[in-house]
Amino acid sequence: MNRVLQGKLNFSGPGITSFALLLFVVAGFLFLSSCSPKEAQTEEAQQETPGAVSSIAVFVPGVVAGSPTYEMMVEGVEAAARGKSGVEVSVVEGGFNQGEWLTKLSSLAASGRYDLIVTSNPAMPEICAEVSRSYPEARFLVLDGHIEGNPSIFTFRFNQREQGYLAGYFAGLVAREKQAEGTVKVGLIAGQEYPEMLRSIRPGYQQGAEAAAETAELDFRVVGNWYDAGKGSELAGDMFRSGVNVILAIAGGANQGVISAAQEAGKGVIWFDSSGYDVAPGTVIGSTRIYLDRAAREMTLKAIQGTLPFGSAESAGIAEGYITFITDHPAYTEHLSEELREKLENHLEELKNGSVKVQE
Ligand code: RBF
Repeated sequence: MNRVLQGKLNFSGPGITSFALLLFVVAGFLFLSSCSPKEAQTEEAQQETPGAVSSIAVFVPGVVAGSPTYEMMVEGVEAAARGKSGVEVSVVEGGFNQGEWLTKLSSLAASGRYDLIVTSNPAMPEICAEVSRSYPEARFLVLDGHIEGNPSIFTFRFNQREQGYLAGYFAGLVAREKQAEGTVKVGLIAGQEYPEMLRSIRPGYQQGAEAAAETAELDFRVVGNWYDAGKGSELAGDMFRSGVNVILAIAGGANQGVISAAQEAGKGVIWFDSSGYDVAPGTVIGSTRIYLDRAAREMTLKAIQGTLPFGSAESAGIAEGYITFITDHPAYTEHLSEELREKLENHLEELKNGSVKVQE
């Protein structure tokens, strides 16, 4: 101890002191820079390398504009890539001819230019599985769809029975408020008939409507495609004339026709996937919301980091925070009675905390 102290004292000459000080500062700087943020950054970069996802294609089975789920998918993937240097996103629209999707998706995979292909809708897992048979190297993230056990595909879907139920409960409340007694009619217009619609969304909607208004009757119509606004308007007009009070619109671009018919009839429309209040203020009176944008961002980030578990599937609903009813928009507060809002919000809370469950 003494010797050390002695040693230090020995270095007390003026020239040596500044040299020692310099050494000390340089050593200190090297030490600090070796163990702080730089090291964290390097570690992060190393963790991201194994996935090696730097080029992403978003395959839109349809067109982006007018289809809420596709708009959210593009938004979410682009948000994940933003700020990640070297990650590029290309958006490819597959168009409305569903017979061409397999060929178009195959050529994306065949090009070998993309480390990840992101797409969305319940028909896409099967199509991706078909493509992966020819191109086993290709990797797919499918939103709003479900398949398990294919090592090339990860899927993330939403509990659409719950989402349909929530929309139906709201429709039932609106219809019952307009008509205090007797049978009330609620409407649903779909772009096309597909298993998820017939097995989850439609029965959920009916169940929700009956929970709010026991005698609720469902008028279900199909446009036949996801773009024909003229047909959407024709169907909706007919439904309103036959006594339907409110229509849930799940028809992509054809939703615009449903809105114009509602404006003409002075009736309401329910939006399904994203907040729809601003699409037609005063006409869109309610809106469920799935957080597909958030799921797209989160899952794409995992893919970029190399941690997305391809081969598995995730599902999320109201309790997990991926489905809700938007109750904080001024259009909702302004156009609906306090009593109705209270009933809806109480029920939403019960579904969130699990004290009420939607029966499968
Ligand atoms: N929804 C849209 O909003 N626009 C579309 O173009 C569209 N195309 C679809 C094509 C197929 C084959 C299937 C099965 C569904 C399609 N959907 C479309 C519906 C969409 O995936 C989802 O079920 C609804 O938006 C309800 O969340």
